[in-house]
Amino acid sequence: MSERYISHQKITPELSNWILEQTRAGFKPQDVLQSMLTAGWERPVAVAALERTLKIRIDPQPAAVTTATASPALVSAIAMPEPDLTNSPLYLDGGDRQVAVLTVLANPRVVVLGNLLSDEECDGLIAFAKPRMARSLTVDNKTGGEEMNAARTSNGMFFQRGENELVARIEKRIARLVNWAEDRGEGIQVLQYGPGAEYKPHFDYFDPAEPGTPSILKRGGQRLGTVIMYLSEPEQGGGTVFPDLHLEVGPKRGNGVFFSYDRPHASTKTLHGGAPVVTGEKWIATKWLREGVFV
Ligand code: PD2
Ligand code: ZN
Repeated sequence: MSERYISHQKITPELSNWILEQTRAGFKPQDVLQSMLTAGWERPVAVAALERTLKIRIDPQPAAVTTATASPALVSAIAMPEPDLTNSPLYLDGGDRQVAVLTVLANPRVVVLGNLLSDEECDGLIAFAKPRMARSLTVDNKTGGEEMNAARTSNGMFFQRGENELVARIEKRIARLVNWAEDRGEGIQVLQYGPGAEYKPHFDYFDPAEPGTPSILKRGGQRLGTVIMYLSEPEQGGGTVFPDLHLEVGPKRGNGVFFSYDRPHASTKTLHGGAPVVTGEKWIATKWLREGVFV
């Protein structure tokens, strides 16, 4: 017979604040958990405090650690899409294409990728998308449906996953680059911005506090990562900005930027936006990576 675990340790607002502070300082959930265990917190309480504060799920501790070298008693934090940057490679193998690693930030994980798409692939995506462009809608957190959004003055469309050979090829390349199965991604979205158009700073995860979020999450769980691909270059403006990082990625055709967020929380510092286009026209394609299989 199983017994319910009862502890005298309590999850106080002070404890939650401390967890948030640690997270903002750049410690990952498993680091914070280790500190709590070292400080004498009982594992079930520590895990519950982290899960509640950061709105994440922590996988149960592996049942058996079989080798002497295996990492002791660390939670396996949620799996994340992530390029393999071991030994600081200048290029990543995209399968059919060598993709350059131009800039890397560790926390949050931001990787600027060069040569992600060829000019022909950029033109091909635009050509397929053009006849289907409409004023951009965003997912409405209140209802789980879609809504017109004043913060996003671009036009857009979604491809189905694997809709045509070009889309399938790019999806396969991204899956390989970020080590994330193709079916754990949404269909690619294409956006077009003319002069003055912008996408105001936002987070790409779905806000757990919004009433529509549970229904959105049924289709593959949270978003964990984003790949923005630049398809055409405006002459001025149109960078992707990360206000908390004081970082701006230039919209260079064929390049891309990958970033990830392991919890749906502002402490990930992944607030980002599309700066207004000043002159010219900006086209991008975005791939969002989900926790589970997106159906
Ligand atoms: O166009 C961009 O740079 C941009 C900025 C922020 C795109 C997105 N977010 C997005 O597609 O989520
Ligand atoms: Zn975004």
